[in-house]
Amino acid sequence: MKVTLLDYGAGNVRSIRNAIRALGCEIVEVQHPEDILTADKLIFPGVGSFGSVMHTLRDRGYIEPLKRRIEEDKPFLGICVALQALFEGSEETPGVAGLGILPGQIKKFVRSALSVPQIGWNGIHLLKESPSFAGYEEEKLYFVHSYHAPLDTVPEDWALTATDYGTRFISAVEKGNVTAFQFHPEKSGQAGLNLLQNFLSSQKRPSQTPIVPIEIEKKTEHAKRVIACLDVRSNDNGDLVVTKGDQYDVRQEGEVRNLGKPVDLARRYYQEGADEVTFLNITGFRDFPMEDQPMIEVLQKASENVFVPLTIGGGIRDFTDSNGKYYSALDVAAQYFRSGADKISIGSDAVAIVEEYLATGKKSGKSSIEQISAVYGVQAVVISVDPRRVYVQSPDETTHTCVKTGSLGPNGEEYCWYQCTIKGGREGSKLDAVQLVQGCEALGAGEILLNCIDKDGTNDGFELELISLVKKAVSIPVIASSGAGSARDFVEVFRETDADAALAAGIFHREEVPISEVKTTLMQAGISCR
Ligand code: 1PR
Repeated sequence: MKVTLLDYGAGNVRSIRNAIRALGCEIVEVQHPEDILTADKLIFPGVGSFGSVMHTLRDRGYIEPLKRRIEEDKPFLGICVALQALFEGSEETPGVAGLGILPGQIKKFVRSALSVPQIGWNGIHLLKESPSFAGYEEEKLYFVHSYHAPLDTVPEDWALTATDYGTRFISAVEKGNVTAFQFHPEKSGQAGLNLLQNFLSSQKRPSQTPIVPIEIEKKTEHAKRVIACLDVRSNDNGDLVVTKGDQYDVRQEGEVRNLGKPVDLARRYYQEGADEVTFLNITGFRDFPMEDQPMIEVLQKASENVFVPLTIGGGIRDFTDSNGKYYSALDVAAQYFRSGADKISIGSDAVAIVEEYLATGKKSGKSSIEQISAVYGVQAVVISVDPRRVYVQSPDETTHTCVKTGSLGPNGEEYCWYQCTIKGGREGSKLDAVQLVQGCEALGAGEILLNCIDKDGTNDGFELELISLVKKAVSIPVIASSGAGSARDFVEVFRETDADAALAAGIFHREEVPISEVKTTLMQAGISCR
């Protein structure tokens, strides 16, 4: 089986390549515009913003062949922005024309109680019978987007599925042999692989007519995500290991704790139902990431078998290597995206960036956050925050945002603020957690990974006061991290705060709580999950 991939060099298409290969299919590249017309089956994995996709298609002479292919009803599968590109235009990049196969404009999600972008697993309403969904059993699928196709713009004969996220939008379109998904089948676990398989093995087919009214009352549910995190570093023998600290101290009796091999653990967590896997290269701040081949290999190998989103953090910043060669943070991120990352996470550099932004009051346009989000989209830029509590007797003692805390300080202090740290908690900064996350959101970050040094590795439950504070301060998704000790802690964090996802490390590595138990406990508590 062969499939042609429209890789126009805009970003990470390694995930879709890995998924196609895992299904035993050979990939042929589009080299010239005419390949778009002659391909037996064509996959167009939309990566980047609407404007950058359309500009690249235009520059390469791909617009006319794409339109013709679709008009001639030749097998076509578009993913994410590729679905949006079928429309006349998008609020994301006003004034830039789409392919115009479908009428109307793509719209931004309106800021509401729900985070924007939508990042995570949601369901679909199947609006007509389609071989694209043969064998589909109401599983949730992985979405990452801030813009959507409104219901009223999509002609009935094209609407294939609808999804609810604040509003009801069209999550897949199909007419004859032309299909496009807003979700990412290549990152939707086995359910997504099955959908890809349906496309790869499909025969030519006639158009279907809608069978289900679009006004169905039941809503699809966006799931709370459960994320497994692997803190990775070299041990004293030079082997790359998954480690885990107590309040960021990863040594026990002088040795770096070794809890397993990164690729093996990532694979295990995928098979056990993790919704995402995160790698943090915890000594990245002092290494030269582009020379860190073992970490890149970990990512390459893990992405071959892990079909849920992979995030990598650690060392994403501008740097000059030992030979005096300069790399921008964008170069480092590009290397990670090429190696299989779906998102990158920035820690120490984000603190320096926001300190400068607040001092000057200006966006430089040159920071890692701005540059990486401009090229790869805001949803690809996660900020890892490493705060610790600073206790005060009264909020008047500080200009930082305080909370009245249930866990009193050593001298009975009733208030605390959260000081951001850098270099894995080794140095404090001038910023508090609220200043950092708001600055990062303004600069173009798409998600917050919120750790808490006081809670890390304690098994004591998540830092609910901090999570609520940060969640209220931003509209992008927040991942609660640090302190998970039991499945009930996940229920608590989702009940007591509006966290979008919860991440744990120690309990999964030490096999104290299986991911399946977390999911079952969440479902029993009535919390939507995959
Ligand atoms: O600063 O951009 O190079 O990124 C470095 C990254 O490494 C940051 O994301 C930072 O959080 C992380 N990091 C640095 N040092 C450590 C350490 O532990 N010594 N790990 C470290 C942070 C925190 C979580 C952890 C949760 C859950 N680890 O990711 O997995 O706290 O743990 P638990 O469930 O066992 O409580 P840069």
